[in-house]
Amino acid sequence: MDNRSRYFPHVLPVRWAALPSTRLLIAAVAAAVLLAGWHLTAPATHADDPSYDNPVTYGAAQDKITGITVGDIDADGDLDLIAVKDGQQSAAYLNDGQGHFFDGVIDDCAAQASVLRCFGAPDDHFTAVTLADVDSDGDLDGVALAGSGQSRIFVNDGRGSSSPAAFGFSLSAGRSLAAGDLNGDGSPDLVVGDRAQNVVFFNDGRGNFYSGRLDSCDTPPAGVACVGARAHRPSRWPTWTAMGGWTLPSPAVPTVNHRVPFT
Ligand SMILES: [Ca+2]
Ligand SMILES: [Ca+2]
Ligand SMILES: [Ca+2]
Repeated sequence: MDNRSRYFPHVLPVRWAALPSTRLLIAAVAAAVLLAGWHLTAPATHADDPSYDNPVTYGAAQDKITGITVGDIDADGDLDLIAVKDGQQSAAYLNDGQGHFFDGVIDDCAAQASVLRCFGAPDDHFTAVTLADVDSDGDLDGVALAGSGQSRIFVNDGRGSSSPAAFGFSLSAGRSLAAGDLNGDGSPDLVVGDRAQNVVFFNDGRGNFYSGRLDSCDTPPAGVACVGARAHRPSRWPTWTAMGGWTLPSPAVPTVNHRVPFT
């Protein structure tokens, strides 16, 4: 006879066997205790875990960076940092091959060309940036979205320097940007999240995108597709319309364009 039966000869064996729910309850409590202990225990550390004790800095403290992405824009095998700014000089910060980047003020793009590739103008108001090989020549081109003013494509010469081309609306309110081949023709297209109207700009296959006015999503220009509802912000419409933007019904009513050519 075991100790349990010796001290509780009638009670415990009967209850233990007759109440399987009790055993399940005990097992569940034990599992909960074990799981809680596992979560509360500090995770094990390993010698090869990454450490952030010595962060690498880039740029300057006063930089107004509004968007950033990474990519090897000078084709030397390492990832560079591409930063767009609001009212300051945007630039690609070149990787020195060991993960170090220029960490000062940009005051002379030509003189700092060994560590930077400037693009755009200091008075551009960019809000987002992405990289894509829009002209299919094998290098990454930059796409910078403007929160106000003109958005631009920066066509890479293969060494990280670029020439600009306009895309999008001259009066934009862009906030977010992504690139991807939405119509399956092999060329990356651009998806723009804009405070007035979300839009897809289709690549013509040579890296060119529509730039100009968007008067109506009912009859959008070639290469443009509206997505989702038009923003209903009447306080902005008079200024927008006066500067060559939308032709709006009165009163402005949110609409949805169902003719997005995703196929
Ligand atoms: Ca590089
Ligand atoms: Ca390219
Ligand atoms: Ca495409």
